[in-house]
Amino acid sequence: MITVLDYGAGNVRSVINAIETLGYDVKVVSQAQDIESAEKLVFPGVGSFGSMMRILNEKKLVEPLRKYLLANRSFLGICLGMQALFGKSEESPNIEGLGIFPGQSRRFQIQSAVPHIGWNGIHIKQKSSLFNGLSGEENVYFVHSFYVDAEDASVTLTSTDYDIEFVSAVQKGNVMGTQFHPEKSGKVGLKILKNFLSDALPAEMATRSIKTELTKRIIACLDVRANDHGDLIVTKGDQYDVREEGDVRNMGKPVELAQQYYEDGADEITFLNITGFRDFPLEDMPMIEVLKQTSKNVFVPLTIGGGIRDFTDKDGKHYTALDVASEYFRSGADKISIGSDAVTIAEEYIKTGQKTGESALEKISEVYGNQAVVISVDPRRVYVKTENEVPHHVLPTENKGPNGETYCWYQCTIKGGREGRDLDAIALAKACEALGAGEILLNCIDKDGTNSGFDLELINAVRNAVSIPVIASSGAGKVEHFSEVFAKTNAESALAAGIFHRKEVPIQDVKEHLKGKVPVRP
Ligand code: 1PR
Repeated sequence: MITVLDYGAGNVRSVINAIETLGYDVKVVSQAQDIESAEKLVFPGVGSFGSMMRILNEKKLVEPLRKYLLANRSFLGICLGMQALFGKSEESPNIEGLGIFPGQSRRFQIQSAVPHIGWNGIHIKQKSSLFNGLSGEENVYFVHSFYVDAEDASVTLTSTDYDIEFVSAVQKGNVMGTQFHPEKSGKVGLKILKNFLSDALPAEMATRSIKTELTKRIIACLDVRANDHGDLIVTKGDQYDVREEGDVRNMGKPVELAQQYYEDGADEITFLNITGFRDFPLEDMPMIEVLKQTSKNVFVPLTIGGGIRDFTDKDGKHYTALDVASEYFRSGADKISIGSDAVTIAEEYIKTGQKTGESALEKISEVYGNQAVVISVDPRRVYVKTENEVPHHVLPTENKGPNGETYCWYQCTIKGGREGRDLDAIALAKACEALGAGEILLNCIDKDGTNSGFDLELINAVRNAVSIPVIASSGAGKVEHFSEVFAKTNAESALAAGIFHRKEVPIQDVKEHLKGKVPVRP
């Protein structure tokens, strides 16, 4: 029996699914004595350090945890669950961690995008059964803005390179922690988890000599909505128009397609509920069920977007965007994506320049951490004759307009491109970064579904305006479009939908094409 400590703000479901898929039964801690009686304890920490420690204190779990750990009993802390082993964190300076190992967590102060999101390697620094059966060359999945600065180097189990060499796993006796997410690291992560759960002896392990590198992520995106018969299907827009001969284009079933893309090597899976702006995700919308089913067998990060905003249902019951996001996280999502609501939140913020702490974006980021909050942008090109024709970020463009215009700006839209707003994509991205977004999913209506390649001018303009990672999206038509977007922009990942759904380009062909050009997870 494996005990999992759920303090109510993490995506515990994925950890439980991973442990169960390995053939073990799971007991979720609900009170102190569940810790006392645990044989092996797994602590997945997601969200912000402060809210994690506050909840542990409220539930009176800090002392039982410290007693368990100081007795050198079998423990695996994941992400924040590892950071909790140390002292305080710069994320919440006035709140103490469990203080088992000396040191504290610090925010990355580096040139590369923060959070550190994606697949990176590890340098193994001490013999440990955790890595039995691995070559030491594998990549594992990270999603964090803070890292532990351990004062006692002997607890360092692995390190990883991301502008700096940071501690990516720790171990002292039976107490272990990983900054990366084994439950989201595919088959490699399941092997690491299985090694923790079984009591194997440590095997000899070669240590990697060359620097590790953050790989470019290839993300499969599933636009989901109900068709005219009420069935939830994966559809695909052509410049956001999902209808073909009157019917909603049907590309397949969400859970099956997501499973297929996981097996094909997708580094992440994104579900977008594209009619979320009008129906409400918690009102028997099967998206919750899709997430629960998918997270049972898909062990790479899942992002869910669509309809994440405040809502009052027909009975007058009010739900906040945080309620919707929490339900998605509880159902297996690792990241949530906000589209339309982010535009109206950014418009308010830009008007006053003041953060209220009350917006959905700020609240979700405060509880779950900025690394769990993606902003999905649905911009449309608007051509202008001169640079100062409009009060927006205007770019010179090589793709001339219908009347030979050589300038354009990217107008934000809401409701799936149905309504244009007086806000441009660069202003939106900067405002949302300031409000706590951790990543930008940068679509482009003009390019969507056209197979004509990514909008490189848009991607460069947005990526150069923020210091959080950007996902290039819209327009992929062949493998060369992926090497092109990584060669000509600093996008950390590239997303595609149509070419995968229409089985025109397998994910493995994209990866094969990228090998040797950019770091990529096989
Ligand atoms: O506004 O918070 O409810 O979120 C709605 C979400 O649904 C947003 O993320 C928005 O981008 C998305 N969405 C809304 N309407 C559509 C539509 O297609 N009619 N899909 C839509 C957006 C973007 C990607 C697409 C890429 C790559 N689609 O899903 O896959 O453009 O496509 P390609 O590789 O086929 O070119 P809210």
